[in-house]
Amino acid sequence: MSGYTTDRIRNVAVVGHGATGKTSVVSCLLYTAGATERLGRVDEGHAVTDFTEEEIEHRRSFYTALAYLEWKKTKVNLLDTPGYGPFIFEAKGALHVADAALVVVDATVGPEVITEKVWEFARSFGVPRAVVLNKMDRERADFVRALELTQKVFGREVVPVQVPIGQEADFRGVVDLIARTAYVYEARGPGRPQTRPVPEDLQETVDSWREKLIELVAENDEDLMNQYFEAGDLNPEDFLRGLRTAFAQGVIAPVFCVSAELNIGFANLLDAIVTWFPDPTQRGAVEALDADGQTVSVAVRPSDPAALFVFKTISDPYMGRINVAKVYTGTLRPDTALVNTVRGHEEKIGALQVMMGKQLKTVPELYAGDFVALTKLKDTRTGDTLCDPARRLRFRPVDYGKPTVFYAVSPKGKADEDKLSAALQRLQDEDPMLHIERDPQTKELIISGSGQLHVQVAIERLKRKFGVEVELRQPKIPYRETIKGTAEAEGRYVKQSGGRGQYGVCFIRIEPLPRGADFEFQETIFGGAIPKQYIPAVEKGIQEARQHGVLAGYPVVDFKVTLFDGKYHEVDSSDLAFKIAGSIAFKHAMEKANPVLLEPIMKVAVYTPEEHLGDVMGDLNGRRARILGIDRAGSMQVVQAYVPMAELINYAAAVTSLTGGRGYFEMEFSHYDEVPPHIAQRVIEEARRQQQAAGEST
Ligand SMILES: Nc1nc2c(ncn2[C@@H]2O[C@H](COP(=O)(O)OP(=O)(O)O)[C@@H](O)[C@H]2O)c(=O)[nH]1
Ligand SMILES: [Mg+2]
Repeated sequence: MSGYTTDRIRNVAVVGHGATGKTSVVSCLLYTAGATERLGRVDEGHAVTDFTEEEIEHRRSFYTALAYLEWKKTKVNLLDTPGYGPFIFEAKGALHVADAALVVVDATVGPEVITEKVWEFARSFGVPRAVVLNKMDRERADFVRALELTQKVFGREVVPVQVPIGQEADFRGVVDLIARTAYVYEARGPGRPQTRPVPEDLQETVDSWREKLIELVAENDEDLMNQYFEAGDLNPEDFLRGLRTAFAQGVIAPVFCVSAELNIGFANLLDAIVTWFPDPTQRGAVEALDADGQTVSVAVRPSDPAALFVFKTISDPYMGRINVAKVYTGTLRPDTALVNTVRGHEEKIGALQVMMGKQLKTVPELYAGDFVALTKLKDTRTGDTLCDPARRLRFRPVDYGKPTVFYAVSPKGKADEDKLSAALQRLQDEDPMLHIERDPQTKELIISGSGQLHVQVAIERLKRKFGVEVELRQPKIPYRETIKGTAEAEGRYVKQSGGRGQYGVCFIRIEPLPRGADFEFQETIFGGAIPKQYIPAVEKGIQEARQHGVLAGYPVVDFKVTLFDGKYHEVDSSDLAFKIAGSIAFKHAMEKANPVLLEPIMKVAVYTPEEHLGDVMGDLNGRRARILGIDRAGSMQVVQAYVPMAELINYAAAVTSLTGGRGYFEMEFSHYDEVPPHIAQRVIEEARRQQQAAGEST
């Protein structure tokens, strides 16, 4: 296999709702093109692009996988993506580097929840969309109905470029509207069709759809419009040229009909991909930052210095990290020195490899537009740019959004404990939506992701790949305490019976500070009531004591301490005595200063279809939300609200069920606020109970 020049490369992301047949479609494309010797079936665990143990066991895709084929001397890179809500970010990452999307739709169902989401990702990235109506062989497969449903959701731009010959059990092939030719396939055959004249009974359908297609294509190009008016048709060359432009610009979303079960329709799809799908240069320039931090547009050009964007990292227990990158510019040869401009160090590129499912194959060179898999790099991951030092660029990483589910993770056994942090790090390397962090207050290790299933699969992978077993719990809420009133108190630590004594007495005043101010210390000691040298010890004692408030042992924040008087003893006073006096004074003062509990409040944006807005609002009210506003965001309503963190446990699942899977939410920490008294009471009792239990067990 020699290098494919940029114009001979097509990068196609296969996206869509779960179980519509994306992985099966990829298998058929590979098999039809002769890239695999047999048709790899998902149900038998042999699909090229579902190869991890988790995927084979669950019989579904969780990660984006790459494969490639050659068709008419053109290389087609395929990115097979998952179609399940919590893994949708993988499809987003794939669309970011693809030049066209095949949106697979089940011909018996029409577009579904995820179809809409991936469509919107593709549209926002400027990636043209083609619809693949799959499962044309299934009972209740209905071309006209599926087409109408798709047009209803995505508009008039959805237009067939072929019509099916037969459907359900009779599905045998397609009529290509451009060539006006019928292609008939052998069911479960090698995928190479026989050409026939258009069947008599389809003539009318073909004519009417062909006319619609020509109208849409011609509308986009004045010359074509004139030709169409004069001749009543387009010559095939101009038709294809017009189609190519209209598709690349997203003016039309062409519809194809296939059956992955019967391996029917894929030769036609491949023909379309290589003849009129955009090559990598047509996607348009991508944005990057240059060495001075200025935004520049980078055109895909093989003659420029090399620049690669890493869009996927795989952590392999044997091979280490595999970084998969799109070569945006330049021509890559083995053994090249590049710089990682994000991390600021040099990386030596050894062998150039391409990915066929789990297999890596070495190639001699790669041109701009192609994908490369790199092993043995020092320190490079998803989102990084590697480039020729002659032109330092940084591509904008994909915004995957923030995690929405959180768990506290702890090792099952001692052996797991030792390996845990290294294994979690590697897991995080290959999954841009998985975050691992230690909560500074609760000291818990928190793992967060885009959904319960996402975290669960990550944990399975942790066990399989790295042999580490963990337990997940609800994370503790990092409550805090503060005071609402002002109080004065004495702290007295005096021990003077025999030997060297202890003597420290201090008087402090505490008063509330605004939210977020944390802590201030001030002293107004007059006439040396406490010698200067002991004052820091008093402050230290208070600082230590405020780590565990008097209500429930949570850190105390947002208050000011004034040390205004005290007593000392020439011989018996010490730092230690004043430190203890400080902490005693603080405890007494806090008890008298109307202490209250604070809880973290998240700022939440919930996206929901209008018809579920009422349910979402009702549910939010039950979660003590403070609604800030409701706006329109595209076809969705977005509710902005402040919601206590304690009320958001399992919220991701709630949003999914409240909105029929179409809604989603984003959240970030906003501020701390007082817990209402009746709820505070429960939290305090629970915390005291736990402290007691912990105390008894030691
Ligand atoms: N009848 C029929 N079943 C199909 C077809 N394509 C896929 N399937 C089945 O649909 C299920 C999901 O397929 P898969 O390729 O894993 O879907 P994905 O989740 O979109 O990747 C599997 O059981 C496939 O065998 C098709 O064209 N016809
Ligand atoms: Mg799949």
